[in-house]
Amino acid sequence: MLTRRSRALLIAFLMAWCLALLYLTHHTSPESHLSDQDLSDLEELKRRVQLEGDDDLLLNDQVAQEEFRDAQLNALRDSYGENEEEEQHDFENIEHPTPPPDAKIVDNFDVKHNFKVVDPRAEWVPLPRPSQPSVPRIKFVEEVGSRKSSDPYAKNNFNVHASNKLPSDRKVPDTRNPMCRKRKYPEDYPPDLPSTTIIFTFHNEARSTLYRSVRSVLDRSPPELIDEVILIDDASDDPEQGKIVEGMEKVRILRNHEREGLIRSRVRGANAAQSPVLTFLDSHIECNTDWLPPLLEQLHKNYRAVASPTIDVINMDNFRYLGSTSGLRGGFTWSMQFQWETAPLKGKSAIDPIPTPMIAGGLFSITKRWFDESGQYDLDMDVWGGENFEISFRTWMCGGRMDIVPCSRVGHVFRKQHPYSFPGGNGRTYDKNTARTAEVWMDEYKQHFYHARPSAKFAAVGPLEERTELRKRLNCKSFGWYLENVYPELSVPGRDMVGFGQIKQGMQCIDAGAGTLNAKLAVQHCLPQDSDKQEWIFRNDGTIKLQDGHGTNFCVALDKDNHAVLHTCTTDPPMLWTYTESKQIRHRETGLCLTSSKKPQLRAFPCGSTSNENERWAFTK
Ligand code: UD2
Ligand code: MN
Repeated sequence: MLTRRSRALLIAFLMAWCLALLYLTHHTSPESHLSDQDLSDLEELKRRVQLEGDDDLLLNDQVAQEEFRDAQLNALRDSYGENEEEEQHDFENIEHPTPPPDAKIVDNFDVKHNFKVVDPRAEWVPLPRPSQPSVPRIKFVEEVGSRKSSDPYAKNNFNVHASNKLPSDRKVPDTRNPMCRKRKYPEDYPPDLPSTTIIFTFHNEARSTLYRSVRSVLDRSPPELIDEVILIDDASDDPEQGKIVEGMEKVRILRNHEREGLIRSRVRGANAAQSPVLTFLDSHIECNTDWLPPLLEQLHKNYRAVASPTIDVINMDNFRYLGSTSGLRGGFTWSMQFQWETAPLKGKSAIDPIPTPMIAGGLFSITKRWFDESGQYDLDMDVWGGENFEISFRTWMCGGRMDIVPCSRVGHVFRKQHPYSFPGGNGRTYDKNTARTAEVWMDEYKQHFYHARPSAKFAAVGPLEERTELRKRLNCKSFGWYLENVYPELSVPGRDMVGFGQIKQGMQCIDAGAGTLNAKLAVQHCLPQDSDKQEWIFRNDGTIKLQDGHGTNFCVALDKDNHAVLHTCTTDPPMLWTYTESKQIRHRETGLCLTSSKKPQLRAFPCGSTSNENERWAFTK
């Protein structure tokens, strides 16, 4: 039996021990070096992001997931069709297409001499390149002439005030799978990893995001692996826009006096680079811890490999850094819309590189040798868009490969609209760039593209000989080979599916509602093509799958009240449907037909019990 005094002593001792433990855990935690701002960001991130069994950061919180989806979807789709006014405008002009401006020679950058390094050390803006590191650093970057009261979205379509408020070297949470952290550079990597030149192209990029992008490269990469950081200022309105990064170590800036678009600008950067590896990045990114060695390792294994990091999300409204779902790869629809999808699991580890049929386009490493050998980019593509399709088809079909590397993470600000103009209209530019890709690379399958994107039929594609000759010279395989071997999961119209696109009744469409598991479907006014809630594939196996571009795997099923709902796709009887001769969608198990008679609800009733019109559905594609 303890006396009262010794009990009190024991309690006091235990309390002191707990306090000491608490102090120690707090002060030795990996987060202890973070500022208050970072800590509150991190807490917020933890609140929003649930730690899963394998400790991987996943976006399971619905708000975060929606945010992520919104960001990824809206930013990675071409904005063609998003802006009805613009689409209308382009459409009216289709009869009289204005020819794209001729390629011009800008300074000594001759776009026709694409395979020659014209003058690798040429500087368009003569800036000093000090050998000293750029300290002291600029902690907070302001826009020139920006006022606190002005609309923070006006220039960049993201909240530039939120970016300005963050330190230029802010910490970001390490979003990698913990298994990645066990591999240390240099010990656990090949001793002769190739070094790289980083290439950023930008047009009117905000100074704070531009600066932070470069800073994150310099701060989070082993210095011996970075030879140079080349920025191509693609004729920003203010010729001094890039001055903010002037004098940073290893930085060189080239300026286009005329707008070339990101595709020709990247080639210009590549031609000026002298490293064995080129690494392309967008100008509003933040590299995460140890992002570079895992990319270079891929190229070290195979000089024909293209390696893309896993792209995290920097929220465009508050600049919070969010870890994105792992295990995704890039795919696309026949209208040439890039989309994320779940990579088929082939029994590999969660940190193995994921072969991807397509890259998002902006962030990747490639050897200079393979970039040049395989035809760089198609220089007749303008401004933005389509080049990721071209380089992906070309790489796979001509003997290379593409992977998304889970242990390399880079955050990117996804936006909803382009902040810049498209000389010639963005619908037309996207049509031209994708039609050039289809003409050169897609063989007989291009008909499915034109069917899904009819406006591309009218695109002024320009000369194609150089690219078709390239394909011959490299002895590339067919598009059929690509589909069979690289992307067998892509359903081919007429072969694997009953129909795809929107499922329509006049101006009303079947809509995925919340788009989440068990969400009730609805009959809604049709949205512009390629929306994430109204695109479906009715497959030959009888399943109707939502094509939302976010890597979900939801199919149409019936709940107990015969409401149409989203379930995880299987080929179990409750998920199987038949598209009848009279255009009904009949549930095989119950024999009921989908009807709009209770709209906006989408429900199933005995076939023929409601008016024919309410039961008749058409596919747009
Ligand atoms: C995605 C890619 C982007 C590119 C594009 C398709 C990611 C994260 N981003 O769109 O890199 O492949 O798909 O073309 O995968 N820019 C110029 N000149 C121009 C227009 C843009 O230099 O005329 C710059 C721009 O400042 C930015 C980069 O090119 O740094 C990409 O443009 P974006 O951010 O508008 O493209 P994004 O992310 O929507
Ligand atoms: Mn971008």
